[in-house]
Formats: sequence, C-alpha cells, structure tokens
Amino acid sequence: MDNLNEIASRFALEGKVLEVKPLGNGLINDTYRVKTDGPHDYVLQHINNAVFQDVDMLQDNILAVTRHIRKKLEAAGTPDIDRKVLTFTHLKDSDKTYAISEDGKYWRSYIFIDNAKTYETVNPEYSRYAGKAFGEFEAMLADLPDKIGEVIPNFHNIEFRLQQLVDAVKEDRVGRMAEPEVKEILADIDNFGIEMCKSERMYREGSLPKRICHCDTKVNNMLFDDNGEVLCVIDLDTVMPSYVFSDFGDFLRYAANPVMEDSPELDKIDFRMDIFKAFTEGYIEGTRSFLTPVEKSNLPYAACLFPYMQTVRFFADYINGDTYYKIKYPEHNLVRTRNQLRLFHSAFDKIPEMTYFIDSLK
Ligand code: GN1
Ligand code: MG
Repeated sequence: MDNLNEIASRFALEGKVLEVKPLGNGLINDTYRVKTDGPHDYVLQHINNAVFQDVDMLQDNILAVTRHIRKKLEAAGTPDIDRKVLTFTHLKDSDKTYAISEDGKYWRSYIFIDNAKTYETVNPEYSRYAGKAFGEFEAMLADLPDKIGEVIPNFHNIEFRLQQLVDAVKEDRVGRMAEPEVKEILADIDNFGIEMCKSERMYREGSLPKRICHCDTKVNNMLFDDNGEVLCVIDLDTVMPSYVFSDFGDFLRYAANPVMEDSPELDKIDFRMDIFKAFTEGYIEGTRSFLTPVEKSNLPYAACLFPYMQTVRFFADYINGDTYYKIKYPEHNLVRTRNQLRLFHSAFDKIPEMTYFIDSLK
C-alpha cells in the first residue's frame, strides 16, 4: 500500500492533509479524495503510466487546456471559475505538477470541486446540457495556441484498433480463440470493418479535420450542479487531436445505452433515441461556430463507430488475457464486448432515423 498521505503532502496543498480515501470508478487511473483542514479538498490520482507513457506530455497538455479555458472564462466574466475548470497543483519543492513515489508510480493532484454531482446515467434534459457542454469545450479549444500532443498515439483510430485485434487473434496468448463464441464475434466485427473505417479514409482524403477533443466523454466525466447544468468537464487525460466523432460518439455510447457497459442483460440494450435527439441538439448548438457539413452529416456514423470501437478494444483485451482494462472477474471483458456489440447493432439499425432527425434541425 502506498503511503497516500505522504504522497499528498508532497504537493503544495493549502491546509493539512487529514484523510485520503478512494473516489470514482475509472478503468485506468486510481483516484482518491484528500481531505484537508484548508479551504478545499484535493483529488490525488495515480497516473497509469503503462497507458500514459509520456507523463510530461500528458501534464503539459492538461495544463495548456485548463489555462486556456480559464482565460476564456475570465474574459467572458464567468462567475465561480474555480468550479468550472480544474486547477492542478504543483509540488512543494518545484513547479512540476506530478510526483514520483519511491515505487516508481506517478501522482498528480488538483482541487476537488465540492457540491458537484457525477452521474452514471442521464435523462434527455441532462443530455442536452452535456451536448452543449462538450460542444462548447471543443469550441473553446479551437484557438488553443499550444500544440497538444497525441498522448496515446492512434487512440481513436479504428484502423489501428482493428489491427490490434488482428494481432491479438494471431498471437492468441491465452488460448481464448478456441471458444466458439469468440469466432462468431470476430466474424460479426469483420462484417462492418470497411464501413466503420470511413473516418480514416475521409481524413486521408482531406474532407475530415482533426480538432482538439476530449476523447473520453463518458457521462461520469462531467460535473453537474444541483440544477443539472454542467459545471465542467473532467478527466482531461485523453484531450488530444481527434475527429469530433470521438466526443459525440463516446458520450452516446455510454448515455444512450439503457444499461451499464458491462451489463450482461443484452435484451435490455436498445440505443436510446430520446437521448440521441437531446444530446445532438445540445451538441449542434455548442459547435455552431465550427462544425462543417461533413462532420454534421456523419454524426449518425459516429454514434455507431464508438460502440463498434469499444467492442474491438474490449474484445482485443479479452483475447490478450486482460492486460489493459481493470476486470472484476475472468469473463468481464467478454461481457463488455457482447454488450457493446449489441449496442452497435442497435445504433446501426437506427442510422436512417438519426439522419432524418439531424436533417430536420436547422
Ligand atoms: C477508459 O479511464 P476511463 O474509465 O475513464 C478508456 C476509454 C474507454 C473506457 C471504457 C485511456 O476510460 O477510452 O472508452 O475506459 N480510457 C483509456 O469504459 O483507454
Ligand atoms: Mg473517467
């Protein structure tokens, strides 16, 4: 067990550290809340250095983004800015924003935003706010002067993700290719491969730009106030150049699924059009200043791409013997795969309906 109190105390926190306890349920980093006797509490986070190998780039990206957003909010005279953008803390003895513990782990800390809520599921009303918030997040970053690095190279590149799956299948490290269901899932994924790689083709042809996106727009990566308004977007690790499809598609992957992404209750999975419609309205409003017609008309494709990509990622991890995502039981990644594949099919069947809706918006 790490000495969390000692690690927290290395940061220039206001007040004395009273207690450190677990917070949240991310699949990649471990997060804690640091209670202090000062004006605010802090979040202490162990950065998963296997996933984020370039911690300097990671922190440079996040600082550039939060500084830029803070400036914009200040310029707009927004009240309560400390609750609307994350504030990272530097170490007591340097201006670095991460610490390395004796066991070689990386840690960082930021101010805990009090009286804010996170949700695992959202209703249409909150989805509309979320769409606007993520759209505005992208809009605010459209003129970011700093260069943002690709902190996980090819993160949302579906061609790359499919290649990782092909490699996993070839290696078959833990013998899971012997399971008949695994072959069936593979065939199903394969049927849609070419169609789903459209984003990369459009990028190569020059019709689809990369913009600074959040790239992990799960519902639980937003803080809401008591009225359901979004205070701010959190979990900025994956902010990097990507297609707008990332933020649009990944939100719906989580929010338009009636069950959690690891639920085995497949019969309950039906891509929720009420959530899609509300979120899309908010998103189109938030991105009005920059969204191109090509981006807009491909939003239904994005809604399918993300359950598809997550299927591919969970499935590759299952075949590799569960080395990436935290699992709670041996079949966890297979259960997640089935869930996401079912959601993909449901969304895919609704492309005409989604397209009709988007065309009907002004
Ligand atoms: C991971 O860390 P968390 O749970 O917010 C993953 C996302 C996946 C998600 C699936 C860096 O996000 O890309 O969509 O799990 N983040 C990384 O739940 O791989
Ligand atoms: Mg998260």
